[in-house]
Amino acid sequence: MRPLSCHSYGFLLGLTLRTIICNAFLLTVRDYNTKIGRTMASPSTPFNMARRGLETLEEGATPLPGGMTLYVKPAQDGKSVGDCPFAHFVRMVLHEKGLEYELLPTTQENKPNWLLEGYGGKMPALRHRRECYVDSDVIAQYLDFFFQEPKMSIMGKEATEASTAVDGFFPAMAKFVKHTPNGDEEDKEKQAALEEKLQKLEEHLSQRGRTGPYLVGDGEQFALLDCSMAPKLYAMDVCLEKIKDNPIDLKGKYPAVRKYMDEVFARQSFQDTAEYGPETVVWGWTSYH
Ligand SMILES: N[C@@H](CCC(=O)N[C@@H](CS)C(=O)NCC(=O)O)C(=O)O
Repeated sequence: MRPLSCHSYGFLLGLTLRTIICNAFLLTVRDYNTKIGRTMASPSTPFNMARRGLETLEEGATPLPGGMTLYVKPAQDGKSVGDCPFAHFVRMVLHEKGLEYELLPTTQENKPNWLLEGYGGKMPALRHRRECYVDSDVIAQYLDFFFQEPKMSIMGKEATEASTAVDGFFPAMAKFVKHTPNGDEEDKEKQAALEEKLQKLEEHLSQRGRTGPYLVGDGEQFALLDCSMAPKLYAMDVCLEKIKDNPIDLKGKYPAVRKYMDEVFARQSFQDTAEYGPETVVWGWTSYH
C-alpha cells in the first residue's frame, strides 16, 4: 500500500475538521429548533452528500464565501424571480451578510438531476460549491453559522417569545388568501383566524420596554426571524389589497404590526430582493383559486 502524501493527510485533516464543524452546525440547528419547538428537514452532511449526488469535499475545514447558487421558484414567465416568501427570506439573509450568489429561478423541467434525485427537487435550494441545503430555515442557519457577520440568530427566552408571537401566522394568512369567494361565512372565519394571529403579534410588538423596531427581545437587533417574517407580511399586504378587497384595517386595528411592516419593508436587504413585485405575488396566490 502506498503511504499517504502530505497532501492526503491535509485533506483528511480538513475533512475531519469540516465534519466536526458541520456536525456542530447541525447540532446548533437542532438545538435551536428544539428550543423554539420546530422540527426540521434532514440537511446534507459530509457523509451523506455522496449518496445525494454531490461530489466529496476537498476544501478546508470551514466553507468559504463564493460559489453560491440559489435555486428559486420562477415567476409566470419561467425566468424571472417568483413570489416565494421562503426564497425571499434566504435572499435577505444573503444580502444582510453581503454574500454574493447566483440566483437561478428554475422551473420543474429545468431542475438539475442532483436536485431532483437528492433533494426531492425542493426549493429554495442553496448550492454552496459541493454542498446543498434545502428548507429556508436550515439554509438561513447554515449561512448564519458559517458567515457570522452580522450574527442574526438569537437564542434563549427572548427568541422563544418572538417565535411564539409569530407562530401560526403564515398558515392562517395562506388559508384566508386562498379562500374564495370573498366575504362568505367560511371567509369570515378564516379572516378571524388571521386576525387572532395579528392581535398576538400586535401585543408582542406593543410590549413595554421595547426600544427597537424588530421582533426579538428589545427589538434592537435585526434577526433571522425578521428576514423570515418580512416577505410573509409583504405577501399578506399585497394580497389583502389586491385579492381580498381590503377587509382588514391594519393601520387602525394593528398599528404596531403596520409600523413593523413599514420598518422591515424599508430595510435595504428587503428593497434589494423584492423585485418580483405585487403583480407576481397576485399571480402566485391566485393560482390556488
Ligand atoms: N418549507 C419550505 C417551503 C418552500 C416552498 O414552499 N417553496 C415553493 C414556493 S413558496 C417552491 O419553491 N415551489 C416551486 C417548486 O418547488 O418547484 C422552506 O421553508 O423552504
